[in-house]
Amino acid sequence: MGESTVVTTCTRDCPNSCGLLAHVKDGKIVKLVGNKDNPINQGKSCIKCSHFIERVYHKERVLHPLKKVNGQFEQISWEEALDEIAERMKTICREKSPEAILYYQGFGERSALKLVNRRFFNLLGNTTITKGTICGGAGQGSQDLDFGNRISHDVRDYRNSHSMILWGRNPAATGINVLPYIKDIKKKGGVVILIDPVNTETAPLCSMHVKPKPGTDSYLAMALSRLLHEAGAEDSEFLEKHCINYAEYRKLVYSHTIEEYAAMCDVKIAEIKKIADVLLKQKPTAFVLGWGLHRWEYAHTTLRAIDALGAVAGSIGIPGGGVSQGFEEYAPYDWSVWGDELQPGRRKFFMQLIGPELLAADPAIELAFITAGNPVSMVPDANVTKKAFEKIPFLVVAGHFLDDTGILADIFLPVTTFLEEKDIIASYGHDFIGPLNPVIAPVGECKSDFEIFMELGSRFDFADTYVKSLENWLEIIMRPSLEKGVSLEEIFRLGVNNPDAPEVPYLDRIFPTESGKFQLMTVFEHPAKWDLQYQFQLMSVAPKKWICSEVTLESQTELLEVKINDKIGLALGLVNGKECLVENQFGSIRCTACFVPDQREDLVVIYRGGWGQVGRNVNVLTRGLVTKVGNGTPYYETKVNVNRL
Ligand SMILES: Nc1nc2c(c(=O)[nH]1)N[C@H]1C(S)=C(S)[C@@H](COP(=O)(O)OP(=O)(O)OC[C@H]3O[C@@H](n4cnc5c(=O)[nH]c(N)nc54)[C@H](O)[C@@H]3O)O[C@H]1N2
Ligand SMILES: Nc1nc2c(c(=O)[nH]1)N[C@H]1C(S)=C(S)[C@@H](COP(=O)(O)OP(=O)(O)OC[C@H]3O[C@@H](n4cnc5c(=O)[nH]c(N)nc54)[C@H](O)[C@@H]3O)O[C@H]1N2
Ligand SMILES: [Mo]
Repeated sequence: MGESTVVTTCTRDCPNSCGLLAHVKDGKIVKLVGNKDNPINQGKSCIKCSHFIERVYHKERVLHPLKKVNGQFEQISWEEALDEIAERMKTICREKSPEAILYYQGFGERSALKLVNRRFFNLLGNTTITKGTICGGAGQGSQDLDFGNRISHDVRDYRNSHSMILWGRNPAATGINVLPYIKDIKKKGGVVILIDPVNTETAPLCSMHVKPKPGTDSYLAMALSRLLHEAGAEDSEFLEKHCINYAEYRKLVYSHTIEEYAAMCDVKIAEIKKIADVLLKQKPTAFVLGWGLHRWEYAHTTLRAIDALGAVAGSIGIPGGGVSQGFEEYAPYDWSVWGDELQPGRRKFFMQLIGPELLAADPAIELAFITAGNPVSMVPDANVTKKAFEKIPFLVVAGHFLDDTGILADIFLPVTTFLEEKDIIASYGHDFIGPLNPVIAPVGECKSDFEIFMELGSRFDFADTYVKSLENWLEIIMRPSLEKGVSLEEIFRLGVNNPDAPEVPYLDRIFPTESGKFQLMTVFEHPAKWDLQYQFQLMSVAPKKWICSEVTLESQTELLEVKINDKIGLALGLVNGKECLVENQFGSIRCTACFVPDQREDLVVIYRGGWGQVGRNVNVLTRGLVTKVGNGTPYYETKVNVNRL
């Protein structure tokens, strides 16, 4: 069969969406590396990328459809699997209501063809789907209030920055595309400041690391705004000409002294002054916000205070500036393909409360279909989520591995990885649209979600409008870009910039808000104080070594680590490297204590994504809640105690 190299794109749930080159020898992938021709990652890739080959060929990967019979999985054919699913769906629609069918789409792969998944359920009837998000809703919701639409600066624009504030973001683990710009800014004599309560891998790369009390960044942002105002250095032209609410906002800024703000966010005044000095002298400043900031009930207060600070510092609509949070990864597609307008009044469950929603559902869910998600591991309050999914009479899971959700399936459908697929993918971290060219033939009997839904759809009376070739659907989904002169050939060759995306948003100072102006916040909404009886804020952040819950059983033989300040650990009688118990009102997990000198004393860190079936699911401890703005998920509104065993 010989050797070849295929241009493709990483589709894993990550803001990088790196352009890749896959090297194939005799039908097997032998090397996966960054593509030098890709303008975003320019040949670089992360450690998860090269290790992805192991996942493709892993012995734990499911390669055939499975059906649970008397509690055990048995191999069945695709015919049998899809026939049974179709029959059960038809029976439920006929005898009960399509409402008793739930479609849950996770974030494992968000490519163009995925739009037809939900279309299938919309054609089926008023099935139940999800609302809200377990990822970034709070950021989007908050920035929509201020800017009218969350649009970020493409990473490539950071070549114009003279300073950068990484606020609640950990690119050394989660975003390699930002790293070259951190280096460049420092090389030019600029300053890169990290604001994160946790000691992360990114901290050593930055000029300065400020560690506020978790969830209190709005006070820090206000203190900085006040210092800029006191220095007479606020961007008064932008504030007065292009913003609304400036008088109220200014009053809010002056409602506390610097000393009070410093105490509320627990940052030294000297440090706050140092940041203000950078904002004064190292313009333009790029404010680069991560997803950690979203995970608080009142996250919008923080996000809006930072947006406002961006306005005060003169960063909005300026090359090298901006307050950038993320991108709409579905932006280049034709959203009507989802078909939501077919079912306007349908029932929707909060994704982040899927457990309680299912338990309270009336009519109850009879059949749930999950693609590209592992809600039992990734949604808060996992004990409740698990109980709820166990109670569903018929659960279909389409995925790669028998993770915490997969093992609960009545029918498990094995899907291809992106290396076995033809598709197109946009990104939530930049503006480049990348191709998926099939690198290898599907492993085992795996099929893509697209094939599964086309084959399932062919069993229903809407088949004639729904079942189309892959190329046909891509042309329909990509129409908005194709109409702007982009061709599918170009996309499949290397990829293209989203023709609609500006590199520098709001250059024209026109904002799609009601007022047409940037909308400054006018009230401080105070975060709730949960669980005063527990000692530590639980920061269940993204690990560098793995992504979300894409792990194997083989890699999970040890207990999770809980990172704790060394002096506090000693005072609690813990021993570094030895077992301890992390617990609260929702659940408990055994962990290995990992002492970290100079970690904040009021928090502990446990990485997210482990599986509960081996006692590694941090979400057995997290609170199920929805953010006040943007329907996001405040995982970090969770406190725990750590005890000796
Ligand atoms: N290796 C790897 N890469 C990933 C992922 C992964 O699991 N592993 N996950 C992917 C996904 S789904 C996403 S959404 C992105 C997330 O990418 P990031 O946003 O970079 O990562 P997070 O760990 O979610 O959060 C970043 C930081 O926010 C901090 N933070 C939390 N609360 C606060 C706060 O109140 N104030 C401040 N200042 N900081 C706070 C946390 O301590 C954390 O270090 O990464 C993607 N990339
Ligand atoms: N405690 C805590 N929990 C968190 C977070 C946190 O900060 N703290 N962060 C949250 C965030 S940011 C996110 S985005 C969510 C992620 O939550 P999920 O999206 O539920 O988690 P993943 O692990 O990405 O699950 C994706 C699954 O889909 C499979 N998969 C990949 N590609 C495909 C495909 O094309 N088709 C199908 N059918 N399956 C596929 C993968 O193998 C994997 O099993 O987790 C959240 N959970
Ligand atoms: Mo995410």
